[in-house]
Amino acid sequence: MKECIDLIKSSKKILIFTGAGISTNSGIPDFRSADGLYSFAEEKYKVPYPEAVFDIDFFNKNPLPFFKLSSDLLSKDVKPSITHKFIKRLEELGKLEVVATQNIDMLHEKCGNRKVLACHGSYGEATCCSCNKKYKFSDIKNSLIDGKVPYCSCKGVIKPDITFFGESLPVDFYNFVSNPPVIDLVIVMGTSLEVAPANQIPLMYAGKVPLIIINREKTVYDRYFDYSYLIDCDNFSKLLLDELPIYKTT
Ligand code: CNA
Repeated sequence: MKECIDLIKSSKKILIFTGAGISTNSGIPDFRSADGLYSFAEEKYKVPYPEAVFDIDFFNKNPLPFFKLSSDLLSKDVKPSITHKFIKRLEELGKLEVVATQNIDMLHEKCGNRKVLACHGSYGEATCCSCNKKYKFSDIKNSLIDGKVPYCSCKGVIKPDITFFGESLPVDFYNFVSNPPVIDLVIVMGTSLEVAPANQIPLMYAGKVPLIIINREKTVYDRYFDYSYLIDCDNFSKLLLDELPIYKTT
């Protein structure tokens, strides 16, 4: 672990790639853990199969389950985890090039990070499914918090600009992979790396710069990593927060 801590201390352009595992300690279940969304979505959100909550064809027929889930994700009781705070510290220290996240819970933004690439979109903007009118988060915030379907003045359903199964990723994602920034260290945290093409982001740096993965379980890509720690990412982050200097505004 010391070698890894030294690497983080000496790096200046770190890419962090995060998944649902960094938000489990904030109370948001991931997908694939034993107690993850896949284990209870059918019952809690009344969907015929778990992936339906994020399936665009299902959403077009019945958008309510997605908005019920959104209400849970965006609840004010959900606070950033120690890992979100560690990543924020890296940005404050000028060490973070970008945090590329697969998460849609907006906890990086809530924690204060600005250099966020939302690989699967975000609730920040939304679009009417009928007339394509654009909305901001604040326009539909109340419906999202209450778990209700927001409607446009044309009576179409307003869908947050989140990538569902069956949709393409945001243009920012493709811009990133076609013109990747210079990075000196990649740290992957709390993801099974099973979802493509988002998983290309860390993997395209394999063999070029050191790669670290922090995840509770092994992933099928661990062989591409120089350092792999099967631990809770908050334990890792706590260690690092104790080691890194505290950002000073003066
Ligand atoms: P996943 O496939 O469920 O994998 C999560 C991984 O994190 C698993 O391998 C777990 O073992 C691991 N894990 C869970 N808790 C911790 C912890 N505290 N410390 C370390 N490791 C932990 O989820 P992925 O993110 O890999 O899959 C990408 C999907 C999940 C994206 O499309 C997301 O939109 C989607 N998702 C997002 C959220 C969110 O925004 N918080 C929640 C659930 C699903």
